[in-house]
Amino acid sequence: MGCVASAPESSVNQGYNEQDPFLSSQKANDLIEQQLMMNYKKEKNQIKLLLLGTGESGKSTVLKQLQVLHHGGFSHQERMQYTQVIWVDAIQSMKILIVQARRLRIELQCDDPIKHPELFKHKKIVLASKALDMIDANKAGGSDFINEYVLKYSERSEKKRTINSTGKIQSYIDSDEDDELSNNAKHDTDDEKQNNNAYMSSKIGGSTMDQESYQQQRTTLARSIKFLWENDIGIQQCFSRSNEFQLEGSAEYYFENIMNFSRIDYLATDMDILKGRVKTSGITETNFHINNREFKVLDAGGQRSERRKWIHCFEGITCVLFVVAVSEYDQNLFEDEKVNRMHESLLLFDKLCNSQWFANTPFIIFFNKIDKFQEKVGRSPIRKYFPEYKGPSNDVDQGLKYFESLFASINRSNRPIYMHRTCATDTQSMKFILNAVTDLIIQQNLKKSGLF
Ligand SMILES: Nc1nc2c(ncn2[C@@H]2O[C@H](COP(=O)(O)OP(=O)(O)OP(=O)(O)O)[C@@H](O)[C@H]2O)c(=O)[nH]1
Ligand SMILES: [Mg+2]
Repeated sequence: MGCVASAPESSVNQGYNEQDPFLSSQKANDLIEQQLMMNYKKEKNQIKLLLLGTGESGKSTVLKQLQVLHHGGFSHQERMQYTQVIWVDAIQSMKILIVQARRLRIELQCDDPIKHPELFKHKKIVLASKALDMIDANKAGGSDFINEYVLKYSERSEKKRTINSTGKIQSYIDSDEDDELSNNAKHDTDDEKQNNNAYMSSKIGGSTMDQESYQQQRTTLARSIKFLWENDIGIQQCFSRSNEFQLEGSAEYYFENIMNFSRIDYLATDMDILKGRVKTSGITETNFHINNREFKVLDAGGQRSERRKWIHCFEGITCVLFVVAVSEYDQNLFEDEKVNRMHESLLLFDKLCNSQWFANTPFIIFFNKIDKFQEKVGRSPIRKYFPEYKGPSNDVDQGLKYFESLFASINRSNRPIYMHRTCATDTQSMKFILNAVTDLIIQQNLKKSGLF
């Protein structure tokens, strides 16, 4: 390495001239060289863990757990973002249940003003609310958040999502603003519409309203959501069929905590953030220092439209962590509602596991959302969606083994596939599993580099 860069401070006195253009350019070169060498060494020692899987399988939740365990938890900014996101998703989730109940011809008690005037009143409040006016969209994620929001909650968005999954992404905010689910009041009577207008005229969250009234509006709305959730049998029936439409996976958690979320001074807890959902766009990179090793964890957005960006991060991966939402065997994709989520995951795994890119890369699979799997397997028979399944319909272990064997049979190489059953929202169990996984990756990496 260059002697100039490492020359002692007294070198000027020894006859060297720091102003000499040759010496200073030599010094700069040496510094760059040193830096490159350091980066090379760092890169070589760094473990690159790539999180892959279909949309909503739980990749970012796994990353959040790493953040909790090895990064000192979440920043204030993240807490503020999720505070907005969970509140808006809670409101929209209740609207979705009302709208979908009508589509599925489930009788809602809240639709009967004579027999159930209280429920009827609460339903009107929920349908009249405009969730976007109830949050600070900048804190929620700015224009990215708004675009995602409209794509998710626009009534006409199903076709657009399918286009998105195969083609261009564009902003729908202008064209769709008034068909968002909040305006599903158009299914209701004129009388109801008038009420809606009156309710909205004060523009909740807008500058015309003082803090106290704003809080009051939020409390009223939260109480209505809670009341409908706890008292309308139709809403519960609709919820139990939520595999037939798109509903936030954490909707139940949102409803149960809705009074907290409605407080204007509320700040999202760790659990709220783990339960909350912000779709990943592109690929994020986070560095961790685990057991004296540097880990770079890459989290890729899993929806179809995101996957064409994946190829950019396939180079130099130490290990792929593939996440499967095992509870979603009876659900269809958000981006294409004709395709079963488990079928999509199997196809994706086939492509990745057997691709040349990862011919020598270890794979770990997380069979995630086992909490939901346990809860639903008895009432939603696996055989209905996977006729080859021969086990008993309410046997959790047999069901999981069946899906594990499907994924294992896809692997056409000799390398082993490591499998874990996970509930990514549960910090205690994830601590144990993630420690085992990072240990395994470190051992594998040492073996590969010939140091073990
Ligand atoms: N009940 C339950 N919910 C989970 C589990 N893992 C993740 N979730 C929830 O599933 C939703 C989606 O999780 P994400 O981690 O955002 O999914 P993702 O794979 O990163 O999705 P993309 O970014 O679209 O690729 C969130 O609301 C999570 O809280 C789990 O094990 N159990
Ligand atoms: Mg994600």
